[in-house]
Amino acid sequence: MGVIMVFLLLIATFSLGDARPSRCNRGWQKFGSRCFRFEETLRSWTEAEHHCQSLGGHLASVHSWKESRFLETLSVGSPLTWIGGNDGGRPELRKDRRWSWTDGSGFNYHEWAQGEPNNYNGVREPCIQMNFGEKHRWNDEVCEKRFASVCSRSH
Ligand SMILES: [Ca+2]
Repeated sequence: MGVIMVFLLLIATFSLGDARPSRCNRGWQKFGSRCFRFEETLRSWTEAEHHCQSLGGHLASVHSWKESRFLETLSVGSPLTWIGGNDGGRPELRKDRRWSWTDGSGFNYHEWAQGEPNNYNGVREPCIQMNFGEKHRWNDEVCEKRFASVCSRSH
């Protein structure tokens, strides 16, 4: 009996300690431990990140194939869409580029389209967009170009 009580208390403790949202605010869609929001308005990558910050989040980071497919569905009509990946835009990083996410999470997954990232025609492309090409993968692109975007936040 005592063992069962301890077990139940442990379950209760972990349930209370779970910070994952049970649901997201209006206009946001839950996936895993985060809430996501597709922004149809065309913005530069920097404008898009600032907009996401004004909503209490960042441009979305992506960490799995399933998460990526969810975002593909969320981006209505699958237009080219900014996500939070960038390599800092430092001109010295033409090769061996070091990617990071604006939300500070680890860059532990990628879904580059064939031949990407490529700094196309020798022009620096420091920012990542999704829904690129027939297979809807990732492309590095010039940050000043204006596209749809997807934000994420933890609540
Ligand atoms: Ca590219």
